[in-house]
Amino acid sequence: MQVTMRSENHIGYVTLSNPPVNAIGQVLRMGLLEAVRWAERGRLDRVIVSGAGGVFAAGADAKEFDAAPQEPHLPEVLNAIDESFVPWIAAIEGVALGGGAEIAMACRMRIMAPGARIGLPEVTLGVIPGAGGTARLPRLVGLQKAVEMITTGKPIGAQEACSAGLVHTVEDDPIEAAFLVNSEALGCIVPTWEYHAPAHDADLFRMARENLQAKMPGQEAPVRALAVIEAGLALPFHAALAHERQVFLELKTGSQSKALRHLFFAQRAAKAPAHLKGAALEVQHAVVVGGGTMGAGIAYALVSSGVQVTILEADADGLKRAEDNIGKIIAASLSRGMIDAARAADLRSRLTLSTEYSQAATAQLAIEAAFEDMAVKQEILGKLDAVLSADAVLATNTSYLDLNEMAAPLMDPTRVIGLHFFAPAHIMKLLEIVQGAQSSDRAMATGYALAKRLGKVPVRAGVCDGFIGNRILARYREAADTVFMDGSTPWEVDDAMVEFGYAMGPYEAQDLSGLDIAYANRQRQAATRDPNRRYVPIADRMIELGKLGRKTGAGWYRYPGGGGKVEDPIVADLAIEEAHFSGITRTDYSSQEIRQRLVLAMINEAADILDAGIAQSAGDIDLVTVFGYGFPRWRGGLMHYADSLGVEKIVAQLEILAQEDTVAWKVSPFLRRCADAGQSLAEARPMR
Ligand code: 3H9
Repeated sequence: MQVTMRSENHIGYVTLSNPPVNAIGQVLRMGLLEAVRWAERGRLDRVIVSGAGGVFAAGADAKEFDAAPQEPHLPEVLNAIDESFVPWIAAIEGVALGGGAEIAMACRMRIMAPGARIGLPEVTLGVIPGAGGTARLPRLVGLQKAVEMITTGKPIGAQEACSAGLVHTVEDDPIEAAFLVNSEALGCIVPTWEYHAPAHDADLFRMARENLQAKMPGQEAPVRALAVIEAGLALPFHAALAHERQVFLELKTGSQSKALRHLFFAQRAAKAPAHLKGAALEVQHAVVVGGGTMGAGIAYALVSSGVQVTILEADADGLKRAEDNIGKIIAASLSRGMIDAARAADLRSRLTLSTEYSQAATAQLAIEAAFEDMAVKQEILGKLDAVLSADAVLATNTSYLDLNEMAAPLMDPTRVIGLHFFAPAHIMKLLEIVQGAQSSDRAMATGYALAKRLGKVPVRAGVCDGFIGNRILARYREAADTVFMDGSTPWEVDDAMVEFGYAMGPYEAQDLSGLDIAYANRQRQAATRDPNRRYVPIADRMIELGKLGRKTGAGWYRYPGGGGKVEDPIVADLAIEEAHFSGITRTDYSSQEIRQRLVLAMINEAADILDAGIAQSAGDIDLVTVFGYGFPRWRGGLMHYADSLGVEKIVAQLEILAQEDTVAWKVSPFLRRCADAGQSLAEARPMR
C-alpha cells in the first residue's frame, strides 16, 4: 500500500508511503485516486495529505519514464483532488518536488514545516511539469515567480514559499496545523483550478527567453516550459493542462531527458562499493599540507562539513599565503550570501595554520596539496607517516603523478590513496578517489565517506598519468592543438566547443588555469613520450613568449586591463609559422569538423581508460566529464553521448582519421570489441 487512509472525527488522513522519497508511480497514483473517492464516499470534512518518512513527495517516479505511461495519469488524479467537494490540505515536510509540489498545488490549502522545500525541478530532468504545474503555479504565485521557479527548477524554502503565496502558513507541525484549520475558512478557499490566470506580460517573456538563451544555451526543457506557461495563459485551464501534458510526454522520450535522467541515477549510484561498508575511519581532525588555491579550497570544504582542520605550510611566507587564500574564500562566500558572519566565525574557529608537523599528530586524515613534484610529495608523506597515528589515512591531491611510486618509500603504503579535488575545491562536485596497488579497503572507505560528507560525487580511479579526467583532458587538448596548427584558430576551436555545450572552450579554460601547468606536465612526460607521436610545439612557444594565461594578462587570448578576452593575431600567426616550418598545408576546418575531432579524441581515450581498468564503468566517465570538466550535462556525459552516436559509427569515423595519423587516432580496441559485439559502452565490460 503506497497510500494509506484513515479517518477520525470526519477528517481523512492520507499518507503517501513509497520510501525513501515517496516517488509517484502508478501504484501511488491509483492509491491517491482511490483516496479521493474514499473521502467523497465518506463525505469527510477535509483530507490532510502528508508523506511518510519526513518527506512529502520527490515527484514522479523517474524510473517509470522509459516506459509508456500507465493509467491513472497524474493530471487526472490531481484534477480529481482539485475539483473534489472535500477540501484537501497538503501538510508538507521535507520536500515537495515536481509531481509532489503539483499534488500540493491541487490541494485547497498548503501548510509547510519550516525546513521544508518546494519546487518544480522537472527541467533538471529534461522535462517540464506534466501534472498541472505550469498552469497552477502562475495562478498561485504570479507570472514572475512561476517563470523563475519553473525555468530554473530551483526549489524554495518554506518562508519564501509563504511570502510568494504558494503556501498559506509555515508551522512546526503541519498535520496538527491542518487539523486546527477552521472549517468555514477552509470552505471559503477557492479551488486552484478556478483561480484566474495572470495577465500576459510580453516584456517578462521576452526577457526570460533572452535570459535562458544566455544562461542555459542548448537546453530544451526550460525554453519549452516558458512557451507552455505563455501558451497556457490564453487557454482555458483544462486545455492548458492538455497542452502541458503533450509537451511533457514529448520531452520525456527525448534525448536530453534521457541524458539527464541517466546522470541523475549515475550520480546516486556513485557511492562506496558494498564490500567497503563499515570500514571507514571517522574523520574529526584533518590536515591539509599546502595552503595554495587548491589546499585552501580543500580546507574550506572540510571545515564547512564540521571537520577540525590544520593547514601545514613550510614557512612564514607560506602561512601568510594560506591565510590570504582562506580569507579570500570566506570573503567570497560572505559576499555571495552563502554564509553569514556568524558562520564565517564558526568556520574560522575550526581552522588552524601551522608550520609544525607535530600539530598533525591527532588527525585521522592528511591530504597533501603541495607542488606537483614527486620528491616534494614523497617528503611530505614521509613526514606525515612519522607523526600521524598508524591507522590514519594519507591522501595526495596529485593530478597526474604515480601514486604507487609516491607511497612506496612509506612504512605502510596501504594507507595511501589519492583524493583528487577539482578547483575550486569547495565548489566543484567531483572527487576522484585514486586506488593505488596497495591502498587498503579502510583507506578507500575513508575516501568515500569523506566524499559523502563533503557532498561530492566520488569516482574510483586507477593509477595512470592523469587518472580519468586529466588523461582525457590531455588528449582533448592535444586534438585541439593539432586542429589549431593544421588550420584553425583558438577562437574557432573555442566557439565550436561552446556551440557543443561547454561553458568555455579548451583555450579560454587553459588561460584561466594557466599554461604553465600543462607545460610542466609536458616536460615531465618528455622522456617517456612515444617518439612516433606527433608533437605540436605551439603551447611551448607560448611559454617562451611569457603568455601564461589570464594571470600574465595574455595567453591564447589577450586580456587588456585585466578585462574580457580579445583575440590575438600573434597567437594565430604562431600556428601559421609552425605549420610552415613543418611543411603542413593548412586546412579550413568547419565547426562541425572541429567538434568531431575533439569529441572523438576524448571518446577514444576514455575507451582505453575503461579497457585498462582505470575507470570502472562508462557511467563513471560520464560523472567525471560532467562534474569535473564541464561536459554539457544535458548530453549525459562523454560515454552516454558516445552511445547516442553509436559505437559502430564512432569506430568508422576514427578509422578515417587514423588515415591521417595512425598513432594519435589509433582506434581503441575496446571500441572495436563493442562495435563487433553490437554492445553499447554502457553495457560493455572490459576484458580483464
Ligand atoms: C516530475 O515530477 C514530473 C511531473 O511534473 C509530472 C508527472 C506526470 N524518481 O537523491 P537521493 C531516489 S519529474 C525516482 O540520494 P537525497 C534516488 O534515486 C521529477 N527515484 O537522496 C535514491 O535512490 P537510491 C521531479 C527517485 O536525500 C533515493 O530516492 N523531481 C526520485 O540526497 C534517495 O535520493 C525531481 O527532480 C524520483 N523522482 O535527496 C526530484 N527522486 O537510494 C529529484 C529520488 O536507490 N530528486 N529518487 O539511490 C531529488 O532532488 C533528490 O533525490 C531529493 C532527495 C531532494 C528528493
